Amino acid sequence: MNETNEKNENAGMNAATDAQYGAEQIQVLEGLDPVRKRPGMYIGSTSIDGLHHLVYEIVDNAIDEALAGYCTEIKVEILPDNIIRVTDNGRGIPTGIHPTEGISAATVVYTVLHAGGKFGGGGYKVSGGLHGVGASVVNALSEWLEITVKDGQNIHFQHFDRGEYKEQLKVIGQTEETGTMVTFKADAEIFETTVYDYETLLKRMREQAFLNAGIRIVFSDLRDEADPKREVLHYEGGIREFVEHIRSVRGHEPIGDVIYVSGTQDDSFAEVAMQYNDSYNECIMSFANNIHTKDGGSHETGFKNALTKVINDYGRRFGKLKENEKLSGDDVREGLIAIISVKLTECEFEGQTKGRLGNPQVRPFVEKMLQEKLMSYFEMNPAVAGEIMDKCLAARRAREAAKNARETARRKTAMESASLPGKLADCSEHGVANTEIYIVEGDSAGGSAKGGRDRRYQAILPLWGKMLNVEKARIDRVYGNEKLMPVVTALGTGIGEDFNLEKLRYEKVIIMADADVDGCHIRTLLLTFFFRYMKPLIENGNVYIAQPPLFKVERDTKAKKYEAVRYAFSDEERDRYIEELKTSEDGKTFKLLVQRYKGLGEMDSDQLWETTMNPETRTILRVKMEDAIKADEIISILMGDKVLPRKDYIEKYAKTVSNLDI
Ligand code: 1YM
Repeated sequence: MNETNEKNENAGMNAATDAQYGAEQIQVLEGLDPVRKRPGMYIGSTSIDGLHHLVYEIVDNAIDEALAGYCTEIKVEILPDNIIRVTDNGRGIPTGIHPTEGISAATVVYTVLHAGGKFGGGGYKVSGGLHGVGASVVNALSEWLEITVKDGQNIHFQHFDRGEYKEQLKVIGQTEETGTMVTFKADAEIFETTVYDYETLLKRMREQAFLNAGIRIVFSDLRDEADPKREVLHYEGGIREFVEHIRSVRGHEPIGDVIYVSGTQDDSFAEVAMQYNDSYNECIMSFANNIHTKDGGSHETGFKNALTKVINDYGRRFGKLKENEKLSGDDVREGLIAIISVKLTECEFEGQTKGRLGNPQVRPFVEKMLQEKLMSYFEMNPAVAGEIMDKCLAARRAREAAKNARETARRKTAMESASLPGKLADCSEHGVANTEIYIVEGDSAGGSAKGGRDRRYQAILPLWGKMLNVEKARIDRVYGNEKLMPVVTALGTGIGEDFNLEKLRYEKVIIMADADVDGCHIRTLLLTFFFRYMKPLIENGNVYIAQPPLFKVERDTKAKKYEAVRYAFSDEERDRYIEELKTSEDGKTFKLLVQRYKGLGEMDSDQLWETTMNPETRTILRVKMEDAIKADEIISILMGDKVLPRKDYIEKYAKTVSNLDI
């Protein structure tokens, strides 16, 4: 058993010694109206992310019960009609009558905002950022919700419609078992979509199973009767297995074992699992109370500081580094996968999206713990330490080569007086606001784009030459690459450490490529490049994908009155337009011309403007990086040099693979 479980069992003991606790200590604050009025305030948004949040809230309560030591299994099911059912075999939510509210505690938990008496300190309140308000929020945002509680004697049941109930919690049978089952259907009046994404939920359930070693989550999707899915998520190794999982999905070869260290200080617990591999990427994920801190924070800073220090100290002590040599943070993190998980009594989340852990005292705690334990690991495992040192030294040499290449490139640009690429057709407007650059594959498409654009604010950069697969190359080879350098110069931002978003010369960077396999390839390559060397560009939402149509549907008529053209972006849309255009309002039927565009080059300038470039009529997709880790993973799988994971991935997502990158 690891220290997480020990600690949490203590938390459970506190609750157990206070038998009536559940029914008495719930703070009562307010009803559910505000939740339905402003759902975004409670679950972030009403998009699919908000929808998934409902599931996380209920599952979090079951996880808390498991961490308290009373529950061994959590079942999460997506039932037909996108109904969610979560079942645990814990104590069951308390059913006793609440002293001030005069109704059952379970009813209070599900109908009163901020009802969460169980979180008044003592042990970690590990899950969720909502401090136990989750259940009532889910209830308020569900078309209906039902709770079934087994307390070892009775089976209690209550039904709610949009958070309201007509009947109190009532006994509907007898049982010797204990546990809680919650079933709900998200309210279509609230959410943009009520269709759950299996992969997203699976990923989250798996993550929670890794972060809470020993917990068993059985996740199933029973929506398609012909194709039921079921996964048992149970990892005795916890975050060690998380690291192993990330590495094998990406298909990297390990360097050394997974290193695991953990420690406690006062009421805080921290654990780190890490392993090097043969890739050049760094994948560090941190969590605070099981919540992913995607922007890092004090725990991550503590980890990074300690890692750099220990490797430098070790290198110096054992003669791998000369006195005047120093490995940088980037050097020691190249090819590293690491998970940092801390559990605290109270987390402070900071930043615009609350993705960064504040809690200043956590940095020195993690730093000191890691420094001591990592150093003793290296001392006891000199072979692994040696391999890691060699890897870091290789990274340092590559970084030096890159620096030289960069300086050469800088000198060269200075000499060429920072001239823009010859093929760039720049826009005439001088400011950045509202300007766009289209990056277009192929000279013929480039030609149409130049002819069709609004030259005041639209610039065109045709691409030529051989593309570099940036996944397989370090930064030194990017400088001087004939295909990528014009992009870098045109955007004006520089790359890597030199990147400066303020120097971006256009507001929108639009990748325009064909809808076919080659187009997909160039898109993915460019996105990989942006992801690795211009990440803030994606984070800031400046990168877009143009959507050229696949079909043109047109009436074959000379009569002006009946002329009509539609552009379709899918087979379904094409069929819809065919239906729509084949007869006119006055009943005249037409022969239709349906043209399939094989490439952008087939469209003339006017068509390209009308369908793909005119801001009034076009569709462009903004490239989001809500989950940089996911993009990184896909890019590694699709672009890396291991064939097997790529094959697995493509087989699994064969149908959607063309949309991967957006
Ligand atoms: C499928 C979702 O909610 N399980 C669950 C919730 C609670 C308990 C047990 C529980 C907690 C405590 C004592 C305690 C909750 N209880 C409350 C409150 N599964 C699910 N299982 N007894 C039972 O923390 O002391 C809120 S959630 F507030 F009523 F105690």
